[in-house]
Amino acid sequence: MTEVATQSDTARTPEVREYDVVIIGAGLTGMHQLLTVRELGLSVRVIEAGSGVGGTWYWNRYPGARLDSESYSYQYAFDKELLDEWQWKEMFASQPELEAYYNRVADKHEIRKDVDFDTRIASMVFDESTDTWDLVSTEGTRYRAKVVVAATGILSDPNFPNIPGLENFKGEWHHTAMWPKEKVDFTGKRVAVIGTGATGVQVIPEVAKTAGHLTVFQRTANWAVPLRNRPLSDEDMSEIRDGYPEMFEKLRNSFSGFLHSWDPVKSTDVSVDERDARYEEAWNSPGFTKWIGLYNDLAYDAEANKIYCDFLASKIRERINDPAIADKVIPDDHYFGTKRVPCETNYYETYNRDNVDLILLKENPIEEFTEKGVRTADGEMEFDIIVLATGFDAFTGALNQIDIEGLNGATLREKWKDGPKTYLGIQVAGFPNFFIMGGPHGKGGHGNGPRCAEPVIEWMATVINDIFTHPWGRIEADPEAERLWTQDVVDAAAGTLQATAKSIFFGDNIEGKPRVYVAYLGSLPEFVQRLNAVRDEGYRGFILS
Ligand code: NA7
Repeated sequence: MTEVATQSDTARTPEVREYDVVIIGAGLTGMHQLLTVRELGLSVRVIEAGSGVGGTWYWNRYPGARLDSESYSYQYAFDKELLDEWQWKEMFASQPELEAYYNRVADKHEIRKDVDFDTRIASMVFDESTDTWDLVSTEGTRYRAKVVVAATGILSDPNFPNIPGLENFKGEWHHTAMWPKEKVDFTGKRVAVIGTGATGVQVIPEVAKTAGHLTVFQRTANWAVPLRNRPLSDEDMSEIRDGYPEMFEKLRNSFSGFLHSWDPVKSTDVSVDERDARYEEAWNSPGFTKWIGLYNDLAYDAEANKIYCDFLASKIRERINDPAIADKVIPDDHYFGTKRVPCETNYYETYNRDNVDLILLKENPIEEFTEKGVRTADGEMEFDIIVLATGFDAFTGALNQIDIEGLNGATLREKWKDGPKTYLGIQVAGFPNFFIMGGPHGKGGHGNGPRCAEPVIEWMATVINDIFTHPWGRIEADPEAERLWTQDVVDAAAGTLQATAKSIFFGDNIEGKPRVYVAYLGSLPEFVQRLNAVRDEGYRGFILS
């Protein structure tokens, strides 16, 4: 096993830092993976572009950023002491609380000593003569490792609107996924927010509270539902804590790692009164009850879904004074749940404020950013601050930002140009000992992040251990296994309601991205069962050498 570079290797290769394992990303999966690799007694380094831990919860520090999974269902399950210690303040934790949580984890497990912060990997090349990866950061720091785990996240490569001239804007602008640590003061300012996805519906009500004037630019209306957050008292927490063992067991066996599960009963099998009462009850309940806690035919039956859409539309109309604005924010181009359903707090009411306007980009597109604001088809509009809530190049963006070169000079970017290809969402043929945590084709795309990552992290710890303790030492996906897995992912989405909507799951939000389905549609237990079967059958579908 390789010694940590600073101890033994510096004399031999002073310019290269050598480790057994390099993990890219100190977000919630990278941190957990680090701990599992450490336990194997291997030398490991985490490379993190930010200056702190937490990934998503480090970068997305915009006002209003918070979970829409219940806080306690999203925390790490592996540390009993921390489970006993941590008091969640709210049912759906805000970004500051989550950042504090990940920092507490980092303190407790001395994570930072194994992380190079403010370091972004620019390239990695597989060296066949040594069976190792050579990685180089944007600053030129060089690393070498036998195994690389990309814990780079599904939603971490910010998407900038394809509108020219942002560099000309003389005011302040911020992408929500690169929000500054210093407070952005909207008081009395003329503010534009572009984007009305999960992020947009969180940031818009917060900005509106203090802005002089807020203009929201909406490309597509989204079905957003009320979050119904609330503080958690000590009594709540002690009750929730008592139920942790059962809760984690339930989450492990749930469809997507959430506390809510589809009801196997169809909406068409109950009376209209019963169905409507159920919808009303769900509407008044927290979080995703209003989505994956309902009748399962909403996920596949267009007619059933349409009835629920009508119910939601009526609820939105009740909250917006001006029916013309309600018409604009009620989606008319996709079924409920065919895109990620954002949860909101006072989003719709925000349009009742005198200081808020809504502009539909389909009617009045932004042609360019100007020195003073934006030029739309209708003329120039001046702003002091522009907020880009335009999301991410999801699933593949973060990996495509790195020049990854595998066997025979093949690059990952080229290999994925017509859509990602993976085996199990974990490996790519031609890229030995390179593992992906939370990229395309895995369960995390549709699920509760930590719950979907946990089994994969454990699986990877086993395979990493095997790499260092077996004569083979090198593992790579078999091209045929990769073809079948990729086909399976794509086929699962064909003909579904999801396929009728433009969404990040098909790469539709990014101009020029191939329209290919990228998430795993089966259940979490099924995914884990498939992973474990592969391992138990001697890594079926992998080439060991
Ligand atoms: P999303 O959900 O991808 O939303 C991005 C929003 O930005 C959405 O309204 C987009 O419209 C809009 N958008 C994207 N590009 C443009 C351009 N060029 N011009 C105008 N508007 C644009 O990202 P979020 O950050 O809100 O949420 C990401 C995840 O965070 C979410 O899935 C949750 O898991 C948490 P569109 O709908 O594409 O027409």
